[in-house]
Amino acid sequence: MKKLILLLFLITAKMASGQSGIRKTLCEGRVNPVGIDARRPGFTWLIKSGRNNTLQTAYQIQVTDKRQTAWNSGIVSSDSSVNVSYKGRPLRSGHRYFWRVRVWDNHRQQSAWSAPSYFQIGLLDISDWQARWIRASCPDNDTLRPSPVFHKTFAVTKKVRSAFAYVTAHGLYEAKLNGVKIGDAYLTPGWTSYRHRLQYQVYDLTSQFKESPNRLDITLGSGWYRGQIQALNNYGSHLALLFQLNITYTDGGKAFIGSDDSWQSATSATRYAEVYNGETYDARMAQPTKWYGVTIQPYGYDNLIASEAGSVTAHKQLKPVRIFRTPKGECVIDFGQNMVGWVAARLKGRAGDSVKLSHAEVLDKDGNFYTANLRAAKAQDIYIMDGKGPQVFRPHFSWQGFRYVKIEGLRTKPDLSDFTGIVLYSKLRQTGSFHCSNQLVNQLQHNILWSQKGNFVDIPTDCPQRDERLGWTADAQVFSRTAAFNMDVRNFFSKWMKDAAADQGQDGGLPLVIPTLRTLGTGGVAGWSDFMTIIPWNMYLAYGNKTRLTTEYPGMKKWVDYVRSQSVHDLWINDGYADWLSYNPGKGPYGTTDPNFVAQCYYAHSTQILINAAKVLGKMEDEAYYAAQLSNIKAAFYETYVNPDGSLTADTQTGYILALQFDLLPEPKRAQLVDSLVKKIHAFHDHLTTGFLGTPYICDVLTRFGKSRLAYRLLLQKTYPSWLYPVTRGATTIWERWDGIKPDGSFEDPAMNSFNHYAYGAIGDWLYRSAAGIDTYDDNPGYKHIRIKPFIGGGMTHLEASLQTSYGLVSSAWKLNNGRLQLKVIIPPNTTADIYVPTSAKTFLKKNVGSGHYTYDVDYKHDE
Ligand code: RAM
Repeated sequence: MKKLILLLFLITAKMASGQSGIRKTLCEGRVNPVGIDARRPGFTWLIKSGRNNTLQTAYQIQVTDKRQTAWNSGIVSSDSSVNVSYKGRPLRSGHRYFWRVRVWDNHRQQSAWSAPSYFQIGLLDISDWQARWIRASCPDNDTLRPSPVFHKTFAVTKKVRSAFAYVTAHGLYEAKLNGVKIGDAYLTPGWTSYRHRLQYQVYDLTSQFKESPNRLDITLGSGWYRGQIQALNNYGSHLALLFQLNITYTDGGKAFIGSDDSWQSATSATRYAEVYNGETYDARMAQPTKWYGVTIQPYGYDNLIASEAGSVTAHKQLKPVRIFRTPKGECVIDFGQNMVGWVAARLKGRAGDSVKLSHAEVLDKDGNFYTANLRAAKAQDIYIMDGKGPQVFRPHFSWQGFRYVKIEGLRTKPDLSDFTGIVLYSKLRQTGSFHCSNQLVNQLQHNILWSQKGNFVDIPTDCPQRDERLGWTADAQVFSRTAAFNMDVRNFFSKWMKDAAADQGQDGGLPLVIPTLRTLGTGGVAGWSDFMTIIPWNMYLAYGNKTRLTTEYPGMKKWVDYVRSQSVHDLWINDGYADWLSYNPGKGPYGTTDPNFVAQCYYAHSTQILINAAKVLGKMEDEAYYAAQLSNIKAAFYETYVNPDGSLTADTQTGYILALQFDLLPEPKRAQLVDSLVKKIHAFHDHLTTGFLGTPYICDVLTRFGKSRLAYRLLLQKTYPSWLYPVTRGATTIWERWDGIKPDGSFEDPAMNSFNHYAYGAIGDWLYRSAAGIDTYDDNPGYKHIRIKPFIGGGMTHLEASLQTSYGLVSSAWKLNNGRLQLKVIIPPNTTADIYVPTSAKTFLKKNVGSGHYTYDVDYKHDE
């Protein structure tokens, strides 16, 4: 009997594994989002299937608000399972909707309904806002500009069915209900082009109330809004709060608590807080003694938007690895990792004692605390004790990039266990993994990932530590594809691209950084402003979302038209940053490749992307128009920048790389350029000399033209300039410069020497896309059709990478052993793939497959 039961169980288990089902659902790219303002949200579902070659043939979606059906799609014959748009009744502000989906597949299997998921609409209309903008009447504008705290008590008299708070500020806010922080996000409401777009966050407070009076305390900090981000007061000089709590009782009654003139204000214990400089917190002032009123402000609601990407949260706690005295006698703790966030410090002292924590990324060659590269950023947190025993301190409105922390002002010897590094970055799901038999390359990947973490703090920044921390556009564009391997960045970049569109000039020109600053105008810089076409296209490739491309298309087109308006006889003359920070010893940061040459290459590239996008979106007239323009651009390039012997006027590695990568010359003329590039690399002892614009593509170009062995050689160089040189110097993040720390231990120019700058981390894309070989296709993007084509090399014995796509896990892993290559591949349901099994660096066996797990075992010949 027991045996029979076991047998039955095994049979059912087998049947179940053969069935299709829904593994995961996303709405607007998020799991059960609360507070979205899309009127036609996009649904995505991941299918599981126990069989190979599974393709969806039909789906059905149902959406209900519990009382009535908002949408029933009926059975739709389609293989779409990503970003399927809602087409039901108009969605209502503040309402929560539940949805489910089921699918049919090509094995005639029907899945069960997915477990119900939900999405909740934000406040769609201005009339939904009843709260008023308020400003504190307490002094908050003296030289230190201390943080005001707003206060309100209220009663909750009946049983609550639901309660949602909608909160935003001019400045940063941290809200507490009954002494407990609301939500897990920090640095809210985040950074956007505030005048046009100000995010609010939505918090579920349903089960957070007490019977007795409930108490709200909301503190504001200057942050990006009025703090010193280059200049002061980029968006305004006054802080303000907007808070609205909508309560529904179980008996159907409603209550509303909103910021208004009944609130009180006081100066808080945060005496000073600036993004670059740090925070001063006086524990003696934690309970304000003097309360002031507030004044209503006329700021309006028309720029309010729901927060689309995950806010900044604390992801990891790092324990310090050692505490030591430097040769200068300073007390320093080492977190073992260059990180971004803050230190939570358990401190005690007598009332009025002040303890100072200073932050640094590196020690100098003598082992002393080094901060010159932070430029004017003070990066210091100061805590003033109240004498009441130990207390855990942390800043609220300032964060730093650091590995080392210097401690001053303690009466007793600090204990390591009293310090914790809190790692902050946007709430982004890690989607990629990479590992290989070369430990230095693994460390490189680690460094890339940590530079992404540290610089994806609500917006993509150049660096997180000095007095800069801005949304520099080239940095973001060169890194965007790598970023989309490491983490799910679809909403992160979608948000930022909307800020770019908001900041774009009427004429299509763009600011240098997004969100822009008060002092900046718009214009165009080659390779920088081209982020406007490059990022939307990269995101389209990674996530396949046509709706987003449609939204971004007008800005892309405006940018290309802007360049056209600047060009003379189809030539874009642009004296920009060009190949910034390329190898150019002693001659400053500008690099050696002619900026006008670089500009023409990017003019062609942006135009090509626009053509591709026009094609996807069915804009045939645009496609034809820009295609004609592109041939003129290429003709002008040929006339101006190609010598009669076929060589380029920009005789640098980057010159050849850009011309090849962007197809500036017709097919037959490319071999000569490849030869020249290879010669240039050999001439420099097989090292790169490239900067921000050449580096991201050097290995791509070499691989595409049959030189993957040289690509690996560059990857594995350990001497400067190379990716691994910093690794051999103990780097835990990507450096801004190839020689941030020179072989003799001295530093590069402190005016431009960040140790956490992801731009050169753009090699991550090559690691995933060429070394592991995971890619998708322009005409079937988002990994609906997958290409697996690994290039073996670098003396590695194994290499593997995986990526959580919108369809599920894609993975490619190879092992090389005694001339035999084993390749293992995973292709998720509802996709197809071309797998190119390498038999040498140049020869591949091509297999067309559907979903499933595959293993290939072949002879491998080193032939390059
Ligand atoms: C620097 C930034 C950034 C770069 C610009 C040109 O200040 O750090 O990385 O893109 O300049």
